[in-house]
Amino acid sequence: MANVCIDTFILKLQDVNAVKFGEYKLKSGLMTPIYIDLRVLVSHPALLNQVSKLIYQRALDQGLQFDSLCGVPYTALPIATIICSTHELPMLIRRKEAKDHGTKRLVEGSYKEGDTCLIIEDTVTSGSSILETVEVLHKEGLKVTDAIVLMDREQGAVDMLASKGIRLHPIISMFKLLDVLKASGRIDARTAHSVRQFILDNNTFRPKEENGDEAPATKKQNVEPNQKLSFEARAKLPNVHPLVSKLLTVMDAKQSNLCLSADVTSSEELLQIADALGPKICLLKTHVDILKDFTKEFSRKLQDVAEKHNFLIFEDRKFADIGNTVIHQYEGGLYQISSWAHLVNAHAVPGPGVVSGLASVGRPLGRGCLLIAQMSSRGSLATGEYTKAVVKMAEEHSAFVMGFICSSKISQRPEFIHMTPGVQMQPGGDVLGQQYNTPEEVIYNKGSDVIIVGRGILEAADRLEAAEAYRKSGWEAYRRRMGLSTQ
Ligand code: 5BU
Repeated sequence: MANVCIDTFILKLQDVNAVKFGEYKLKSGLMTPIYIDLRVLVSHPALLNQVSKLIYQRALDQGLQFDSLCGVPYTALPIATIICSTHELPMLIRRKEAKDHGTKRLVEGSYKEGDTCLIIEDTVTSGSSILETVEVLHKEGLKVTDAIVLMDREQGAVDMLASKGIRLHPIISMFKLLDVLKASGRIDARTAHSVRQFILDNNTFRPKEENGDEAPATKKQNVEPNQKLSFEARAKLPNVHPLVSKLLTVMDAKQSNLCLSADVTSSEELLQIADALGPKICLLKTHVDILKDFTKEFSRKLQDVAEKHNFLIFEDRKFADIGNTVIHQYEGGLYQISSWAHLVNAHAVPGPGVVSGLASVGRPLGRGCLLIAQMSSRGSLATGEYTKAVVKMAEEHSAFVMGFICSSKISQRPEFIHMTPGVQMQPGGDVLGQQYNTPEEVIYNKGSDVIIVGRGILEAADRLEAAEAYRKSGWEAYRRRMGLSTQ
């Protein structure tokens, strides 16, 4: 299938007036400086075909399994029709109103209870239209786990739907659209900035408080603490972040819950370490800004090594600014972190805008983020109520947040992964306040999942031997926690 170039496609959308700047009223009544009107697509068959290709490709890329496909009425109906016709897939049509004669069905097409239906939508703001369709399908006994949307206005739909147990896969984010239009001179920096600000200021998702009348569906499902769930089982949980699933699968396959903190200052040395120690680790953590010779070529090579040895790359960037700034820090500058790091981390200090900003860049790329809930350094202020607030923030943004940097297990939700720095074979610390616990203490006693080890390995006479010792120690502690033998 011919690939659709997203940037060109975005420009074409503007050519046919599907993207408008001005003052428009949304379905919710909210005034918006940007309006996306994909209803015009029916007059542009070539574009309609491209949308259908993009959506179908996303379903393939995500490996989605479904029995039928349903477009949210009305704009997504022709798109769903093209996909279903081209690939000979069964389609369902949700009626907006039941007929007053004949069968009075609200869902047209053949289906049986328990079938999984994939939802297709053209554009989302809050996600309420998708939810309406899902509710009708649910009443018919159909299951909905995933929805694909062409344009995500990034105003809360991903998180709202995640709280209802539905993964939303956006193809184009509002921030991407603005970037492309700005780069091509179609809009000026001021317009791009004011629209970005509007989006960041107008998130529609307000999760219910713990004491609210109705907790989100995902909360209901996951309240049960399950210490004994294996990495393998957690990888298959229905609401798990795709990257958590990937990481847990890697951990299980390589029998490694070791993250190497590759804190060296030369790119060459980092690549050598990654290649030599790659088989022992599930994750490689970088501090890209300590490299004296970073190049784009280096980041390409690092990705190749990660692929070769089947580990993920975690840039320990610790974002801690307002949403608009972290967007640039994540995707731009010298390092273009989002283009090569599977995971990044962030402080929760600025409030949820930091996560929304990062998510607007990372989600379309399939990336994930860890929130720093606790730190390993002596005198850290990230304790008590702060740590609890970070857990809550993660729960409210679980479509992008994968878990935590923490010293112990702080959330009972098995979908979240816990990673702990400050690990060496001997407890102790360094002169600048770093504090060390043993792999056994961190994984077995404190219930964390991943040990992050830097100098314990890098300063060893034989780094490979040290990496194997940490891998073994972390893995055995996990096996013991699971009540399994550790021969
Ligand atoms: P060490 O050499 O194992 O002490 O290195 C620990 C690494 O983890 C280092 O890169 C730190 O920047 C990083 N780290 C940490 O030590 N403690 C924390 O709380 C966080 C990150 Br967050």
